[in-house]
Amino acid sequence: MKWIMFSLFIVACLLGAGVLFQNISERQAEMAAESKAGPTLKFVASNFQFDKPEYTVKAGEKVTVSLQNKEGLHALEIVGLNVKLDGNTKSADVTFDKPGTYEVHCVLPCGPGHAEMKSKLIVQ
Ligand SMILES: [Cu+2]
Repeated sequence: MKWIMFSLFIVACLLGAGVLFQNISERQAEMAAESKAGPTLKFVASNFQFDKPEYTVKAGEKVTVSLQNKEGLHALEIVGLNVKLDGNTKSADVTFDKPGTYEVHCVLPCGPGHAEMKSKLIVQ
């Protein structure tokens, strides 16, 4: 009986160690992917604004655009660039070719401040 308990204990330890190592290697892979990735453009949305009044990116560079809903449910559109992000499509790789100033706004009716939920994207 003692031997059975002991074996179970060993198996549990091995399983625990396995899970731990798997987590570590997954995290390392994630970190490697992040450090390899190029520039990012992150919009953080809350009720009822984006985290910055304007965002800047460089023209001709591939940028990972992402939307994080910190509060409430929002979706965004960069007007004239055909970039739309929402709860299903949270990020997209976009190369902004044309320098200029583009309007960014929320396209999901999210509440009383929805119409004012705007920002700007400056492509330099
Ligand atoms: Cu909205």
